[in-house]
Amino acid sequence: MAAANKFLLCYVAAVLVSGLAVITCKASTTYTVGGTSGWDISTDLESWVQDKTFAVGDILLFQYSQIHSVSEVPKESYDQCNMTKVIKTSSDGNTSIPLTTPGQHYFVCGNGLHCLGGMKIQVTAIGGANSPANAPQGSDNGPSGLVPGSKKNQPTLSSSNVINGGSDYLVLGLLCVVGTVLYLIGS
Ligand SMILES: [Cu+2]
Repeated sequence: MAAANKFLLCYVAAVLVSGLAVITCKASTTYTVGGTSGWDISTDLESWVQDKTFAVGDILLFQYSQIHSVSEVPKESYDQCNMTKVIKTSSDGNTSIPLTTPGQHYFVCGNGLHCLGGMKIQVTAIGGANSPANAPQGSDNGPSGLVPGSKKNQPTLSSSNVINGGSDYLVLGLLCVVGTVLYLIGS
């Protein structure tokens, strides 16, 4: 009877750890910017960004017609739609940009008038060593005037909780496995 209990405990611990490992190391997500409307001046890009939580490793896919382009720019350029400090530009109509670093990333259409017309997005990538996840999302530092009273905080908070909680449980699960193994060896 004791052996059966030990086996069960070990099994439960193994399932727990593998399940949480899957949550913690979730695969990267590819987001088609603007959804079915794509990267376009007529797309409500601000709304598209608001209910999403991006993580390091996720990919932004920009799909657009030949009159547009996509440029990653620093914050000043984003705010002013000024194209003098472009980090990188693509104009192939189908551009995948991985979010490789945590923090803010700014993308605009290379046509300044389109940018001024709202064809720009600011995304926050969470994760990595210096995760900005503890900074409140969508606070008053948003240059594009985020709509108040939206439900954007909900997914952001729950998502970062999953990530943080996942690591805690992973450690807990590993301790549980180690404890079980030691117990089995000792008996
Ligand atoms: Cu454009």
